[in-house]
Amino acid sequence: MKMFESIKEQIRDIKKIVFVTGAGMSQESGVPTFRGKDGLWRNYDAMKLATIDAFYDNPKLVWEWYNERRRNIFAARPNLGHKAVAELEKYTEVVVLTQNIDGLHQKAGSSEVLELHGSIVKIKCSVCNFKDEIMVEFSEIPPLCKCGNILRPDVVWFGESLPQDVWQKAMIFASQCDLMVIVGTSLVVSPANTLPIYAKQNNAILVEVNPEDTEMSSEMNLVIRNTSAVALPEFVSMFKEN
Ligand code: BV8
Ligand code: ZN
Repeated sequence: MKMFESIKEQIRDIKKIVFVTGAGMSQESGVPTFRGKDGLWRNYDAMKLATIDAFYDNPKLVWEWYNERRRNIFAARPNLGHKAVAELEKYTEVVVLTQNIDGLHQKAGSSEVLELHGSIVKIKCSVCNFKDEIMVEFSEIPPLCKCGNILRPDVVWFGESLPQDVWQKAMIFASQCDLMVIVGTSLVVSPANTLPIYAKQNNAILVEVNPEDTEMSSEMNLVIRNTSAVALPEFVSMFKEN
Protein backbone atom coordinates (compact mmCIF):
# COMPACT_ATOMS: atom_id res chain seq x y z
CA MET A 1 0.00 0.00 0.00
CA LYS A 2 2.83 2.37 -0.87
CA MET A 3 1.33 5.17 -3.04
CA PHE A 4 -0.78 6.85 -0.36
CA GLU A 5 1.34 5.86 2.67
CA SER A 6 2.16 9.50 3.50
CA ILE A 7 -1.49 10.43 4.14
CA LYS A 8 -2.51 7.10 5.73
CA GLU A 9 -2.59 8.62 9.25
CA GLN A 10 -4.58 11.68 8.19
CA ILE A 11 -7.33 9.77 6.40
CA ARG A 12 -8.61 8.36 9.70
CA ASP A 13 -10.51 11.55 10.48
CA ILE A 14 -11.55 12.30 6.88
CA LYS A 15 -15.34 12.76 6.65
CA LYS A 16 -15.94 14.46 3.29
CA ILE A 17 -14.06 13.59 0.11
CA VAL A 18 -14.51 15.51 -3.15
CA PHE A 19 -13.20 14.19 -6.48
CA VAL A 20 -12.53 16.69 -9.27
CA THR A 21 -12.22 14.66 -12.47
CA GLY A 22 -11.39 15.30 -16.12
CA ALA A 23 -10.92 13.45 -19.40
CA GLY A 24 -8.02 11.38 -18.03
CA MET A 25 -10.49 9.59 -15.73
CA SER A 26 -12.17 8.04 -18.79
CA GLN A 27 -9.03 7.55 -20.90
CA GLU A 28 -8.70 3.90 -19.75
CA SER A 29 -12.34 3.40 -20.83
CA GLY A 30 -11.34 4.32 -24.39
CA VAL A 31 -12.75 7.87 -24.32
CA PRO A 32 -10.20 10.28 -25.90
CA THR A 33 -8.90 13.22 -23.83
CA PHE A 34 -8.53 16.79 -25.16
CA ARG A 35 -4.73 16.75 -25.07
CA GLY A 36 -2.26 15.98 -27.82
CA LYS A 37 -3.42 13.75 -30.69
CA ASP A 38 -6.56 12.88 -28.74
CA GLY A 39 -7.55 16.55 -28.83
CA LEU A 40 -7.93 16.54 -32.60
CA TRP A 41 -11.05 15.35 -34.48
CA ARG A 42 -10.68 15.25 -38.28
CA ASN A 43 -7.82 17.70 -37.54
CA TYR A 44 -10.26 20.10 -35.91
CA ASP A 45 -9.11 21.34 -32.50
CA ALA A 46 -11.69 20.01 -30.02
CA MET A 47 -11.48 23.27 -28.07
CA LYS A 48 -12.47 25.17 -31.25
CA LEU A 49 -15.34 22.82 -32.10
CA ALA A 50 -16.84 23.12 -28.59
CA THR A 51 -17.98 26.72 -29.20
CA ILE A 52 -21.28 28.39 -30.15
CA ASP A 53 -19.53 30.04 -33.13
CA ALA A 54 -18.44 26.68 -34.56
CA PHE A 55 -22.02 25.44 -34.09
CA TYR A 56 -23.61 28.32 -35.97
CA ASP A 57 -20.88 28.23 -38.65
CA ASN A 58 -21.42 24.54 -39.33
CA PRO A 59 -24.05 22.80 -37.12
CA LYS A 60 -23.81 19.62 -39.26
CA LEU A 61 -20.05 19.29 -38.57
CA VAL A 62 -20.43 19.89 -34.81
CA TRP A 63 -23.28 17.34 -34.68
CA GLU A 64 -21.16 14.79 -36.56
CA TRP A 65 -18.49 15.29 -33.87
CA TYR A 66 -20.97 14.84 -31.01
CA ASN A 67 -22.62 11.85 -32.75
CA GLU A 68 -19.20 10.17 -33.00
CA ARG A 69 -18.50 10.93 -29.35
CA ARG A 70 -21.97 9.59 -28.42
CA ARG A 71 -21.18 6.33 -30.28
CA ASN A 72 -17.80 6.06 -28.51
CA ILE A 73 -19.21 6.94 -25.08
CA PHE A 74 -22.24 4.60 -25.32
CA ALA A 75 -19.81 1.76 -26.12
CA ALA A 76 -17.50 2.69 -23.20
CA ARG A 77 -17.58 0.97 -19.78
CA PRO A 78 -16.59 2.48 -16.41
CA ASN A 79 -12.98 1.49 -15.55
CA LEU A 80 -11.48 0.43 -12.20
CA GLY A 81 -10.98 4.11 -11.37
CA HIS A 82 -14.68 4.96 -11.73
CA LYS A 83 -15.60 1.79 -9.80
CA ALA A 84 -13.21 2.66 -6.95
CA VAL A 85 -14.74 6.14 -6.56
CA ALA A 86 -18.22 4.58 -6.42
CA GLU A 87 -17.10 1.94 -3.88
CA LEU A 88 -15.60 4.58 -1.58
CA GLU A 89 -19.16 5.68 -0.70
CA LYS A 90 -19.27 2.63 1.60
CA TYR A 91 -16.61 4.19 3.85
CA THR A 92 -17.13 7.97 3.72
CA GLU A 93 -19.11 10.86 2.16
CA VAL A 94 -18.10 11.23 -1.52
CA VAL A 95 -19.02 13.91 -4.06
CA VAL A 96 -17.79 13.91 -7.67
CA LEU A 97 -17.36 17.21 -9.52
CA THR A 98 -16.67 16.18 -13.12
CA GLN A 99 -15.80 18.05 -16.29
CA ASN A 100 -16.70 14.92 -18.25
CA ILE A 101 -19.94 14.70 -20.22
CA ASP A 102 -19.75 10.86 -20.56
CA GLY A 103 -21.84 9.81 -17.55
CA LEU A 104 -19.36 7.03 -16.64
CA HIS A 105 -19.22 7.99 -12.94
CA GLN A 106 -22.97 7.49 -12.67
CA LYS A 107 -22.72 4.22 -14.68
CA ALA A 108 -20.14 3.01 -12.13
CA GLY A 109 -22.64 3.67 -9.32
CA SER A 110 -21.52 7.04 -7.93
CA SER A 111 -24.62 8.62 -6.38
CA GLU A 112 -23.53 12.28 -5.99
CA VAL A 113 -22.12 13.50 -9.33
CA LEU A 114 -22.21 17.14 -10.49
CA GLU A 115 -21.69 17.48 -14.26
CA LEU A 116 -20.02 20.91 -14.50
CA HIS A 117 -19.99 20.96 -18.32
CA GLY A 118 -23.25 19.15 -19.06
CA SER A 119 -23.96 15.68 -20.44
CA ILE A 120 -23.72 14.11 -23.92
CA VAL A 121 -27.14 12.43 -23.53
CA LYS A 122 -28.88 15.76 -22.91
CA ILE A 123 -30.07 18.01 -25.75
CA LYS A 124 -31.83 21.38 -25.82
CA CYS A 125 -33.31 23.73 -28.41
CA SER A 126 -31.05 26.60 -29.47
CA VAL A 127 -34.07 28.94 -29.21
CA CYS A 128 -37.05 27.71 -27.13
CA ASN A 129 -36.74 26.06 -23.70
CA PHE A 130 -37.23 22.51 -25.00
CA LYS A 131 -34.85 20.03 -23.24
CA ASP A 132 -34.63 16.21 -23.47
CA GLU A 133 -32.37 13.15 -22.97
CA ILE A 134 -31.59 11.02 -26.05
CA MET A 135 -29.77 7.67 -25.81
CA VAL A 136 -29.84 6.94 -29.54
CA GLU A 137 -27.81 8.39 -32.40
CA PHE A 138 -29.51 10.98 -34.58
CA SER A 139 -30.31 9.86 -38.16
CA GLU A 140 -31.13 13.42 -39.26
CA ILE A 141 -28.41 16.01 -38.34
CA PRO A 142 -28.68 18.76 -37.27
CA PRO A 143 -31.85 17.47 -35.53
CA LEU A 144 -34.73 19.98 -35.43
CA CYS A 145 -36.91 20.99 -32.49
CA LYS A 146 -40.72 20.98 -32.86
CA CYS A 147 -40.42 24.81 -32.98
CA GLY A 148 -38.41 24.35 -36.17
CA ASN A 149 -35.09 25.56 -34.76
CA ILE A 150 -32.02 23.33 -34.50
CA LEU A 151 -31.35 21.26 -31.40
CA ARG A 152 -27.90 21.38 -29.76
CA PRO A 153 -26.08 19.14 -27.21
CA ASP A 154 -26.91 20.38 -23.68
CA VAL A 155 -23.23 20.85 -22.83
CA VAL A 156 -21.33 24.00 -21.80
CA TRP A 157 -19.30 25.39 -24.69
CA PHE A 158 -16.26 27.67 -24.32
CA GLY A 159 -17.40 31.24 -23.71
CA GLU A 160 -20.65 29.99 -22.15
CA SER A 161 -21.22 30.11 -18.39
CA LEU A 162 -21.68 26.94 -16.38
CA PRO A 163 -25.21 26.15 -15.08
CA GLN A 164 -25.25 28.44 -12.03
CA ASP A 165 -27.07 26.01 -9.68
CA VAL A 166 -24.49 23.30 -10.42
CA TRP A 167 -21.55 25.72 -10.05
CA GLN A 168 -22.83 27.15 -6.77
CA LYS A 169 -23.16 23.63 -5.31
CA ALA A 170 -19.71 22.67 -6.62
CA MET A 171 -18.07 25.65 -4.91
CA ILE A 172 -19.82 24.76 -1.63
CA PHE A 173 -18.79 21.07 -1.75
CA ALA A 174 -15.21 22.10 -2.61
CA SER A 175 -15.00 24.58 0.26
CA GLN A 176 -16.38 22.07 2.80
CA CYS A 177 -14.31 18.96 1.96
CA ASP A 178 -11.51 17.49 4.12
CA LEU A 179 -9.77 15.81 1.20
CA MET A 180 -9.88 16.63 -2.54
CA VAL A 181 -8.61 14.09 -5.07
CA ILE A 182 -7.91 15.70 -8.47
CA VAL A 183 -7.88 12.96 -11.11
CA GLY A 184 -7.14 13.05 -14.83
CA THR A 185 -7.43 16.77 -15.43
CA SER A 186 -4.84 19.23 -16.75
CA LEU A 187 -6.63 22.01 -14.76
CA VAL A 188 -6.36 24.29 -17.80
CA VAL A 189 -10.05 25.09 -18.13
CA SER A 190 -11.74 27.64 -15.83
CA PRO A 191 -13.72 27.96 -13.65
CA ALA A 192 -13.41 24.19 -12.91
CA ASN A 193 -9.66 24.69 -12.30
CA THR A 194 -10.43 26.99 -9.34
CA LEU A 195 -12.09 24.21 -7.29
CA PRO A 196 -8.80 23.07 -5.65
CA ILE A 197 -8.34 26.64 -4.39
CA TYR A 198 -11.68 26.51 -2.54
CA ALA A 199 -10.59 23.22 -0.91
CA LYS A 200 -7.17 24.63 0.01
CA GLN A 201 -8.88 27.60 1.69
CA ASN A 202 -10.67 24.99 3.86
CA ASN A 203 -7.27 23.37 4.70
CA ALA A 204 -8.30 20.24 2.88
CA ILE A 205 -5.62 17.73 1.85
CA LEU A 206 -5.05 17.98 -1.92
CA VAL A 207 -4.07 14.82 -3.81
CA GLU A 208 -3.35 14.73 -7.57
CA VAL A 209 -3.59 11.50 -9.58
CA ASN A 210 -2.14 12.07 -13.05
CA PRO A 211 0.72 10.50 -15.05
CA GLU A 212 1.82 14.05 -15.94
CA ASP A 213 2.34 17.45 -14.30
CA THR A 214 -0.64 19.81 -14.21
CA GLU A 215 -1.17 23.55 -13.71
CA MET A 216 -1.41 23.04 -9.93
CA SER A 217 0.96 20.14 -9.14
CA SER A 218 3.05 22.42 -6.90
CA GLU A 219 -0.04 23.18 -4.75
CA MET A 220 -0.68 19.51 -3.95
CA ASN A 221 0.01 17.76 -0.63
CA LEU A 222 0.51 14.48 -2.49
CA VAL A 223 1.14 13.81 -6.20
CA ILE A 224 0.59 10.27 -7.62
CA ARG A 225 2.20 9.98 -11.07
CA ASN A 226 0.05 7.07 -12.17
CA THR A 227 -3.25 6.40 -13.93
CA SER A 228 -6.67 6.56 -12.27
CA ALA A 229 -7.51 2.86 -12.85
CA VAL A 230 -4.26 1.84 -11.10
CA ALA A 231 -4.08 4.42 -8.30
CA LEU A 232 -7.72 4.78 -7.17
CA PRO A 233 -8.36 1.10 -6.25
CA GLU A 234 -5.24 1.34 -4.04
CA PHE A 235 -6.54 4.57 -2.51
CA VAL A 236 -9.87 2.93 -1.61
CA SER A 237 -8.20 -0.17 -0.18
CA MET A 238 -6.64 2.12 2.44
CA PHE A 239 -10.14 2.86 3.78
CA LYS A 240 -11.02 -0.84 3.78
CA GLU A 241 -8.10 -1.54 6.17
CA ASN A 242 -9.05 1.24 8.58
C1 BV8 B 1 -16.74 30.47 -18.77
C2 BV8 B 1 -17.95 20.44 -22.55
C3 BV8 B 1 -17.70 32.57 -18.18
C4 BV8 B 1 -18.12 20.33 -24.03
C5 BV8 B 1 -15.96 21.79 -22.01
C6 BV8 B 1 -8.31 32.90 -21.55
C7 BV8 B 1 -7.58 32.58 -20.44
C8 BV8 B 1 -8.20 31.84 -19.38
C9 BV8 B 1 -9.56 31.40 -19.45
C10 BV8 B 1 -10.23 31.76 -20.58
C11 BV8 B 1 -9.63 32.51 -21.61
N1 BV8 B 1 -10.53 32.68 -22.55
C12 BV8 B 1 -11.71 32.09 -22.14
C13 BV8 B 1 -11.51 31.54 -20.94
C14 BV8 B 1 -12.46 30.78 -20.16
C15 BV8 B 1 -12.54 29.34 -20.74
C16 BV8 B 1 -11.25 28.58 -20.53
O1 BV8 B 1 -10.95 28.12 -19.43
N2 BV8 B 1 -10.49 28.41 -21.65
C17 BV8 B 1 -9.20 27.66 -21.54
C18 BV8 B 1 -9.03 26.83 -22.79
C19 BV8 B 1 -8.06 28.65 -21.38
N3 BV8 B 1 -13.60 28.72 -19.96
C20 BV8 B 1 -14.85 28.85 -20.43
O2 BV8 B 1 -15.16 29.35 -21.51
C21 BV8 B 1 -15.91 28.32 -19.50
N4 BV8 B 1 -16.98 29.29 -19.36
O3 BV8 B 1 -15.63 30.77 -18.33
O4 BV8 B 1 -17.87 31.24 -18.71
C22 BV8 B 1 -17.17 33.31 -19.35
C23 BV8 B 1 -18.04 33.50 -20.40
C24 BV8 B 1 -17.57 34.30 -21.46
C25 BV8 B 1 -16.20 34.74 -21.54
C26 BV8 B 1 -15.34 34.44 -20.47
C27 BV8 B 1 -15.83 33.71 -19.36
C28 BV8 B 1 -16.57 27.04 -20.08
C29 BV8 B 1 -15.57 25.92 -20.07
C30 BV8 B 1 -16.28 24.60 -20.42
C31 BV8 B 1 -16.09 24.26 -21.88
N5 BV8 B 1 -16.63 22.91 -22.14
N6 BV8 B 1 -16.51 20.56 -22.21
C32 BV8 B 1 -17.51 19.08 -24.62
O5 BV8 B 1 -16.90 18.30 -23.85
O6 BV8 B 1 -17.71 18.89 -25.81
S1 BV8 B 1 -14.28 21.89 -21.51
C33 BV8 B 1 -13.61 20.32 -21.85
O7 BV8 B 1 -12.23 20.53 -21.98
C34 BV8 B 1 -13.73 19.30 -20.74
O8 BV8 B 1 -14.99 19.34 -20.13
C35 BV8 B 1 -12.62 19.72 -19.80
O9 BV8 B 1 -13.04 20.76 -18.95
C36 BV8 B 1 -11.59 20.29 -20.74
C37 BV8 B 1 -10.48 19.31 -20.95
O10 BV8 B 1 -9.70 19.33 -19.80
P1 BV8 B 1 -9.39 17.93 -19.03
O11 BV8 B 1 -10.66 17.24 -18.75
O12 BV8 B 1 -8.46 18.28 -17.94
O13 BV8 B 1 -8.67 17.04 -20.16
P2 BV8 B 1 -7.26 17.29 -20.84
O14 BV8 B 1 -7.30 16.48 -22.08
O15 BV8 B 1 -6.94 18.73 -20.89
O16 BV8 B 1 -6.22 16.62 -19.81
C38 BV8 B 1 -6.34 15.24 -19.52
C39 BV8 B 1 -5.44 15.04 -18.31
O17 BV8 B 1 -5.57 13.67 -17.91
C40 BV8 B 1 -3.96 15.29 -18.61
O18 BV8 B 1 -3.40 16.01 -17.51
C41 BV8 B 1 -3.37 13.87 -18.70
O19 BV8 B 1 -2.03 13.82 -18.23
C42 BV8 B 1 -4.28 13.11 -17.76
N7 BV8 B 1 -4.45 11.67 -18.06
C43 BV8 B 1 -4.43 11.07 -19.27
N8 BV8 B 1 -4.68 9.72 -19.12
C44 BV8 B 1 -4.89 9.52 -17.77
C45 BV8 B 1 -4.75 10.76 -17.10
N9 BV8 B 1 -4.89 10.89 -15.76
C46 BV8 B 1 -5.18 9.75 -15.05
N10 BV8 B 1 -5.34 8.53 -15.64
C47 BV8 B 1 -5.20 8.38 -16.97
N11 BV8 B 1 -5.37 7.17 -17.52
ZN1 ZN C 1 -37.38 24.78 -29.92
